[in-house]
Amino acid sequence: MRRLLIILTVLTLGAMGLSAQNPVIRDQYTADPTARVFGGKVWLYASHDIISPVEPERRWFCMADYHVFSSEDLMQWTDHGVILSQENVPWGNPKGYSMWAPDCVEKNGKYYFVFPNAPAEGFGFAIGVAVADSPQGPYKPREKAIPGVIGIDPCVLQASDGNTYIYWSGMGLQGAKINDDLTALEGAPVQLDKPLPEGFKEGPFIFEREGRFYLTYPWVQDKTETLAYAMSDNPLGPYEFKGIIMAQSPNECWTNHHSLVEYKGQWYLFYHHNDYSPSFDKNRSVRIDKVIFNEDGTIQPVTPTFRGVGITPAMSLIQIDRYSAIYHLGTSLGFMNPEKPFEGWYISLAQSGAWVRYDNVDFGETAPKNITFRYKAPKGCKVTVWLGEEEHFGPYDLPASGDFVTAKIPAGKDVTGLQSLKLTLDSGEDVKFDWISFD
Ligand code: FUB
Repeated sequence: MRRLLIILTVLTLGAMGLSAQNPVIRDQYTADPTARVFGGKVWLYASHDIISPVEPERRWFCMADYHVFSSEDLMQWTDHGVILSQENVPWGNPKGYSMWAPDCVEKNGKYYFVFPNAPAEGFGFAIGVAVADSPQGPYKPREKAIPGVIGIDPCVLQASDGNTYIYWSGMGLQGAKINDDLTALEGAPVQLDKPLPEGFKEGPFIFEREGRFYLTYPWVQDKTETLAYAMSDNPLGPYEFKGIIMAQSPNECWTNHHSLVEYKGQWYLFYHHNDYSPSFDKNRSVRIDKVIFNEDGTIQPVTPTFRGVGITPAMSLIQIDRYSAIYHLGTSLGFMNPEKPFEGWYISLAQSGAWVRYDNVDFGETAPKNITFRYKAPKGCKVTVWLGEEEHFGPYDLPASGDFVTAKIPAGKDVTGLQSLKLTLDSGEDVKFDWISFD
């Protein structure tokens, strides 16, 4: 008889750890992601949403500083800490809480961090630049904002024609040539959204691929922001509308803000959603999903996922609530601790036959000895972890527990390499899973 080793311990393990899933930053809110590749790493420059320190007057977008994050595999992200705070911007309002969507570009060994902020005098937004010798800073903000750039959401393009362009949202979508050190516009701004179908909102991201220019932007047709795009042979247009990259979100996070980046031969869409703050959509979190280009250069629509990108080691805590697919008629998500959303989620399988699938789990070259479930099943349950149509771990009987506990069981199957796991409830009701893992 198979030895069943059950550890009935209420654990306080957090949801962090090594795993490739959405959202990618799991200990603070992050929004408006601009991803850039510098020195072989991906650098993520994002807005840092916070809960307003002066509630309820500022129950709105609220950001006092910027962090930057870097990664070599899009799974493990290093937080390099605060790179700029509102108190340190000479031209800014030190209590403006308006450090909105930024960008960063490298030119001749200098890193130019470009950011919107509330000015010390007057209303609205200006856009300034802070300069550093490395992607993580320290960044030194300039004394003055860029003259003539009034608005939000800057994006800088270094085009193959040798020129640098800046785009921003202010009285529509504006674009202009800018000088080499980003201190002054060279020429009058061109309004780029006019010939496009109505609905441009903000957050333009422009990039060049195979000699063509892509203008991608949040676009509202119904309730909330989709991500749409247009293409041109010239950085300053005219641009021809092509369609939608990402549909509006079903749960009405009003904003979506994004960037596209190619890394190690694959294109990725960085975007945001209010995963950790479902009832307040101004506290958002960065996600990543893959992007595929068609032969003719058009972009295939991207479906937002919880699973995200990357490979999850079988030995890590596999957060199956960040699933690739589910059986819709019997699964739901909940926060492990609604007071502390960053502790992550559980997935509930309500009835027998319900399942959840999690792709791209790497078992490496050595078969696991044990499988561990962290779960809660008031009446106990039976589960099987399928590897395809026929191969499977289990079935396993998990004893009744009214609290989350871990059960460590001999795996009983030799499995190596990259696998998809489909956890199926064979019997039981309302069984909640926090994670599974192998050792
Ligand atoms: O984060 C504040 C604003 O929300 C950004 O500047 C917009 O693009 C939208 O994401």
